[in-house]
Amino acid sequence: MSGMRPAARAPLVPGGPGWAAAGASGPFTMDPGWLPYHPAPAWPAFRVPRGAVDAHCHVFGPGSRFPFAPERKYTPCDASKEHLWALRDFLGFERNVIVQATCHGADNRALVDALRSSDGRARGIATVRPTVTDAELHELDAAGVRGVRFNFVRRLVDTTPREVLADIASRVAALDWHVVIYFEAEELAELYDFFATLPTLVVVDHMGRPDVAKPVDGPEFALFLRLMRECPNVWSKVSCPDRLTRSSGPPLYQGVVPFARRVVESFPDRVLWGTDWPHPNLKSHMPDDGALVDFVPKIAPTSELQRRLLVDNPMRLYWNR
Ligand code: 0GY
Repeated sequence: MSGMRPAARAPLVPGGPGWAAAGASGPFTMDPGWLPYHPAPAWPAFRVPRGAVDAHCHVFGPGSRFPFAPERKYTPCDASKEHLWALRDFLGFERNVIVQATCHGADNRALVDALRSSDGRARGIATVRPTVTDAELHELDAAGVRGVRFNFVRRLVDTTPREVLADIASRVAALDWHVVIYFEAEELAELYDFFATLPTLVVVDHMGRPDVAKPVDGPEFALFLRLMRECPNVWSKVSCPDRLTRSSGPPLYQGVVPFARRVVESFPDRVLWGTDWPHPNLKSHMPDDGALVDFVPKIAPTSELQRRLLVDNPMRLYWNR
């Protein structure tokens, strides 16, 4: 009707209408016992610096538009790009680095769609098969992809031979991309030489998943610190206290603090931080994303360290062109 404005839709806000997870759409049903993302995150007490980047997060589906991969090991709830942007704004971040989740396999369509609609405020890490063509790699690059992820966590993926991964690494090196690696701490000794010889910059997910019940000065974490010390091309995300916590738990995750703080203080120019929203495969609890942001000043206690962790480092790595 003339003269009538269409009703404005209320903006999506974490905890507000339309925010809570509604399961998986299309032909998918989320796994029994799946923990959906937090229904009403608290506003963090810590205000992140201007220009902060959430450098590890995911989008899931929606399954009705971007089907989950047949080879996936889990079916999550939908977690759309609109939800991710709403969380970004709510927590005070300006940008996101979206990591292709294994539930989408090497089908990067949901990732690319999010990157293309981000107004340049998101970059991506893709998963590719060895059969990926140069044209496809260039298309991913144009969308904002800046790296590939090699996943060694057996509950998430089937094994890919090292030679295949080495070949992919040398191809993406030509694009000035990096390689993100995800592995369990007990696998590092065996994987060390492979990681140390990768021809790109390398980003380790979640500090190599240390067992935080072991001492921070013990041999297991020492091996990870050695990798960072001996390989100046290796960076680490100091994320996921919710995944790594053993006995201390939310909201403070005290047991994880010494590990993350050690990495931040030892390698302040090679650390990144991310929420890991929507937090796939958690079993014990779903973190409040606001509480996760409040973890940052405990592991990066000065404003200088916070700025490097949240702004300078991710900008240098992901927005250098
Ligand atoms: C994470 C961790 C996990 C899952 C994935 O791609 C994934 O499915 O990364 C996990 O289950 O530990 O970083 O999100």
